[in-house]
Amino acid sequence: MSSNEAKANYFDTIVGIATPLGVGAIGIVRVSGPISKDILQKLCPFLTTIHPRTAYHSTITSSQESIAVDDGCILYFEGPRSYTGEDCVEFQCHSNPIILQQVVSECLQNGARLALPGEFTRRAFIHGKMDLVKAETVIDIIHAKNQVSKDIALKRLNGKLFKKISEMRNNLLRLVEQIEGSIDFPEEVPDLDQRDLVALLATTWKDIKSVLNMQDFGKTVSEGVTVLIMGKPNVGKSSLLNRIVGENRAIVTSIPGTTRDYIECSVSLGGGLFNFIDTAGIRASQGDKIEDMGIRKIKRLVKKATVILWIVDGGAPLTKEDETIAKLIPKRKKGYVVLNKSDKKKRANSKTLESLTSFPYLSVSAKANQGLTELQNELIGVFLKPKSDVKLDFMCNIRQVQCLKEAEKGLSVALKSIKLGFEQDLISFELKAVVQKLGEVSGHDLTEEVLDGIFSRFCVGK
Ligand SMILES: Nc1nc2c(ncn2[C@@H]2O[C@H](COP(=O)(O)OP(=O)(O)OP(=O)(O)O)[C@@H](O)[C@H]2O)c(=O)[nH]1
Ligand SMILES: [Mg+2]
Repeated sequence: MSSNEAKANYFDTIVGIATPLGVGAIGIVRVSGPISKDILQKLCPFLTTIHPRTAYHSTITSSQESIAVDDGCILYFEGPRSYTGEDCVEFQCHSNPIILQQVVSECLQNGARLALPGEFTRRAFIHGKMDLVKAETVIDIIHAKNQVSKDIALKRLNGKLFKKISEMRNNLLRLVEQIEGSIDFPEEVPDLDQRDLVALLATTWKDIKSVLNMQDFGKTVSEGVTVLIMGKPNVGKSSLLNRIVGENRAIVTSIPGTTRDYIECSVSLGGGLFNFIDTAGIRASQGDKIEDMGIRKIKRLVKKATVILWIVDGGAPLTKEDETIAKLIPKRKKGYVVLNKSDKKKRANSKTLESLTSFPYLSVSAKANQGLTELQNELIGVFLKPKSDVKLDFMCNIRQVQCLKEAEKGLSVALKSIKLGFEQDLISFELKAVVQKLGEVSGHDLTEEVLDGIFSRFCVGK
């Protein structure tokens, strides 16, 4: 069956392996659709009675040859009390890809077809078992790369984002209906009060804008915090990196200019992802081509960094090169001056430093392993803890953010059009597009293409 034929039919019976393919304790083959129970009876002929939501231990047999394929635990869920809302069966087998493929093949021979990526969850959505926000959250939970992103995605299951977006959409939809009613039946439907219209649109615009403004936090958490370690040669940048990642990733020597290219390492701190980048020491060019190239790269890295750690040798006086470094850091960039080598006698001139940067200071010794926990806790506290105006219930994924951005743009165009005195039908046209975009988040307005895009991110069996 082609995938298009499969897409067109949500009411046949599908089969898929729900667990990762590999050797392990348990591997699950999942079946969903009207003939799920028939398939179960064919594969487990020794089970005489099958009650829903009861675990049975049974031999799974090949229906053609009557030979045992595996021995496992079988569960039957009668629709609508199942994940998909349809009759479902789970064969919990020994996790050997050969066994799982064999069980799938038995199901296929008995009338099922192979499930498409995400089709189990898509069916759950179609049968009203979950709203679109929840269905999408399933994939975000599975793909979360760190604990904080997972926790954020999990929060979306509470339904608050769905409720908020649905409310905004429904309010706008009522407005559109009223505007269109007053155009089509001017005698029966009165014109909307212009001030009420503007007030409601402005409130909705503000609500969307505030949800969008929170998203930087979610983006930083899911993509990781990029921490750029920069400074003069020999100040201990690589030593600091090695301490943070807990292994000797970068070469450390007492020779200035040891690190020539940048070194990137990802570490999990406080349940979040941090990408540390150690760089070549910045000094006045000695005509060394390789070093100059390294420094050009640093300039690019400064732009992409979430935060800068400007490492200074706390036991040596500041030099002209420190001024050069200060100039490389844009004013609005977040960062810290890390005074390394705190085990040595202090000699860095803090007054001069203050004139160069407004970054706060932290004192550490990479060699003696002092102050590094404080540095890490500072980064965790600043970048992984949401600010008071960030509500984790409203963290969105990339697709949802894109829809909200378009809705926000559409609303501001509609507001401008009202100010400029445009015709009502034009305003209603703009608002309909906004309703559509909000409906693409809540799931009220979906095309097959949008659904395909969402569920193609899933794996087969989910
Ligand atoms: N006393 C003391 N020495 C340190 C400390 N951290 C690093 N060093 C020493 O400083 C020297 C340079 O260390 P690196 O980590 O290679 O410095 P870097 O900034 O990466 O140097 P480049 O790669 O050349 O730019 C080495 O001899 C380290 O052992 C510290 O906290 N205290
Ligand atoms: Mg180095």
